Amino acid sequence: MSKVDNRHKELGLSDDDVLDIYRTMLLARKIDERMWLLNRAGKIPFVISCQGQEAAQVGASYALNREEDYAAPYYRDLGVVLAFGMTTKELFLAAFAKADDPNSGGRQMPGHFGQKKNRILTGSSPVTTQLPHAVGIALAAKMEKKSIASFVTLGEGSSNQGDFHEGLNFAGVHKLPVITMVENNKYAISVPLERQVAGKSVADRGIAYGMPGHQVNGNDPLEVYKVVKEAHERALNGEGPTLIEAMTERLTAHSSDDNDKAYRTKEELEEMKKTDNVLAFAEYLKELNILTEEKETALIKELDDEINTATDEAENAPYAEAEDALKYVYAEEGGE
Ligand SMILES: Cc1ncc(C[n+]2csc(CCOP(=O)(O)OP(=O)(O)O)c2C)c(N)n1
Ligand SMILES: [Mg+2]
Repeated sequence: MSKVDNRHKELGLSDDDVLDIYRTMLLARKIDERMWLLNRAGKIPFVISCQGQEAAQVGASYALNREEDYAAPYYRDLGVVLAFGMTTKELFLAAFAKADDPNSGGRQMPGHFGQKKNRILTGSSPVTTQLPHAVGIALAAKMEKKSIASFVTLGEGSSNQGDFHEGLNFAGVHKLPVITMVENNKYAISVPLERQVAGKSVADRGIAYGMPGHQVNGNDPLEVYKVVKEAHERALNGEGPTLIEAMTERLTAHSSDDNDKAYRTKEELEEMKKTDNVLAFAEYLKELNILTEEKETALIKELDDEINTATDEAENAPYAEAEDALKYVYAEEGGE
């Protein structure tokens, strides 16, 4: 990250705003780290990480209207759902598959986010299916003349799936207020970027669908904020969709069931750790004396306390009743 003074001020962000962005990034990181410990202790079945992608997720979310816009996140988007209002406790309820998990009442794997009250669309397991859904939300917004945007994310490997092309083409033809952010972490499980995409970039595909495509440094929340903010303005001005490719790193294995040392060298992993976006943003805030030692210590304690309490409460929370298994599968008499 370059040592430029107050880049956030130029973007219209206050010192409190950037501290809040940092808080959400660090919270996402710490929740994720706790989940790995719980998984390795045999307490939760599965983890799929946000680590390395927090800057893109949180920087983008803060550029949106988190009171009115819709988000269709993918499984790594802990930073997006936290920014849209899902709580730490709710995320642990999902990890422990408890009845009060807001995403699915403990039915889905962790990472399958969905929370109506925060306008987070329910995701499905086949990758990229969320994109046409987000385009549908944008179509509805246009038809109902609502001044909102629909935000959708996916991995770069998933951008080769048919839904990506069909969804973006439709969004381009109808000039819909949808912002698509591809979080390019350069791997699709074990498949490296050069075996996934033949062209120069995913962003380049935007032109084919009649929309601008921007590649951006996804390790810097402010750079991501800037492009998403511009995309948001375009969307609300009726100028149509935007494609953004945020270049990130996947700091962990694909999931808790994967061993990335089987396909990434020790040197590659060590080089990558040097680019840690959470540490880099802390550095920026420290250089400007916005994150003082005192504030950092207090923040770490606050987040650790929040995560400890949420872990305990979620672990002790009840599982769903067996009779509830068929709920929401068939319409119920008098049901919603
Ligand atoms: C249609 C479909 N094909 C395959 C899978 C299995 N799968 C789950 S995640 C994944 C890799 C996706 O890579 P990418 O889009 O780059 O996202 P990343 O995990 O790197 O963030 C695959 C192949 C799936 N869920 N859906
Ligand atoms: Mg990837």
